[in-house]
Amino acid sequence: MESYQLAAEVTPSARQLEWQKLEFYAFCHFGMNTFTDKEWGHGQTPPSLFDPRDFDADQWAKAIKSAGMRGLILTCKHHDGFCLWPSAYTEYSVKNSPFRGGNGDVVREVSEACRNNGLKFGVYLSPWDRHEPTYGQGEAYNTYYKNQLRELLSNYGELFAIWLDGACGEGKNGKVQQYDWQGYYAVMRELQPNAVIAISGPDVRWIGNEAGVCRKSEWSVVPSWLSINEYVAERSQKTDDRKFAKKHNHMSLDLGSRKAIRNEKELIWYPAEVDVSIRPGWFYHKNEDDKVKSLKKLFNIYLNSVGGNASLLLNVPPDQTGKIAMHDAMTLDAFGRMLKREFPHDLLERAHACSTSETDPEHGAANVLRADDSFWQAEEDDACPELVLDFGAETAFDSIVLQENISTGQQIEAFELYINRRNRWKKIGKYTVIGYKKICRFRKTYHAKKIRIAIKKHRKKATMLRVSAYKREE
Ligand code: FUL
Repeated sequence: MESYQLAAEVTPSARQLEWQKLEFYAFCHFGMNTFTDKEWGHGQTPPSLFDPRDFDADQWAKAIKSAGMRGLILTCKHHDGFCLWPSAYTEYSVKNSPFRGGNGDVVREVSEACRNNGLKFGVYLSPWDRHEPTYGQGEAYNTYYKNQLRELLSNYGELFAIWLDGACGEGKNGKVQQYDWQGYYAVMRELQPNAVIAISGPDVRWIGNEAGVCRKSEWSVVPSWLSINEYVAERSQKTDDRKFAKKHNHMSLDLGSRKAIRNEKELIWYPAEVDVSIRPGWFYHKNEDDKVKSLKKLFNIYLNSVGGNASLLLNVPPDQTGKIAMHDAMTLDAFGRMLKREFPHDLLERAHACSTSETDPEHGAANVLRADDSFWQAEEDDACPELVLDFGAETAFDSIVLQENISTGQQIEAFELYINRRNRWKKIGKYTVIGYKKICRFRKTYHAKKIRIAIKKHRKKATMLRVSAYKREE
């Protein structure tokens, strides 16, 4: 059997499927670096400096929610080792800071604010730790790390993601810690079986840069070696370089095409996540207040990530007061409104659908117009399956959104879009993969009665969960 045929059989786990549906969620880098104006702390700054006097997790959650995001991942411990919860295993935490008189717990307040505002909550716990004396001592640090995982994974409700950074700046002569990855994963699966383990883990793949740069064809089925931690670490940040994101904006472009996987024997479902900051840095820096990304830039990143079979993890760093700064909060709110204007309501809701083939009546073309789990599936021997969607009357639209039924794998390799006006078909675009979601945003508004989706190349069973069309509100 050819590798691409094997690839057609690879499907996501239930936790990967649930995670993929979130599409867009926030990263909050907050900690000692917020107060020292650093990106990478050395781990010796006294806890007395951690003093967010106006701390308001509810304001974070509301700002994040306003952008249309569905979750939040908090840096509970960054590389400097300072813990945002009162860990029993170290003195280097909020319990020795002035925050809430030493009785505060940032992780508790943020996780509760998320739940109160309908956001999912996830944790970032840096494996690399510059404060903890056992770091570099093998088993001793692994025990420390697992103990901290147990605290975070037991005491803050259900988590949707556990984010493991691949970064380490120890360098050649620094400490070397042999991480017990399998042991860490065992704790995670035991305590939070529904949470995805991201980046240095088996469930979610780092896109490969921190600049919001996406691949043209993003495959969720890729060679298994991409999930090896050493491979991820090799490509991650190794020095305290504030311009890492800017400089490191490249990546290997083809991971999953027939050609790329030709000689691969082991393939896995390993979907991509784009992590990028709304500002140049991951942590808040006052001198970047005027460098918050524009709506245009954010929308472009959104189209290429969420609209390109990846999820989007947008970092919004709270400031020293303990709030998301005004400019960032305003941008989030404006972005949320922009998304609603761009995709107001589905124009295909009352359309009529037909196709060149279907495997059985239960998988007919009409399923692509329904907002449920039903999907269309073409016959296996239909080499170029097509779907025709009839609006019923000439309709103006400027984007078409397609979704494969990824619970049965990722199949489509190339497709074209056509419109029909006065009984003539005209090609309006040529694309590659779809996967979970492909947003085709056109530069102009089209007026047509029908849309035709021609699948030019696919692996095994071409499917479509949903097709929708939108017209931007002026
Ligand atoms: C990197 C880290 O070194 C940065 O500080 C940041 O946390 C980013 C998300 O990952 O590898």
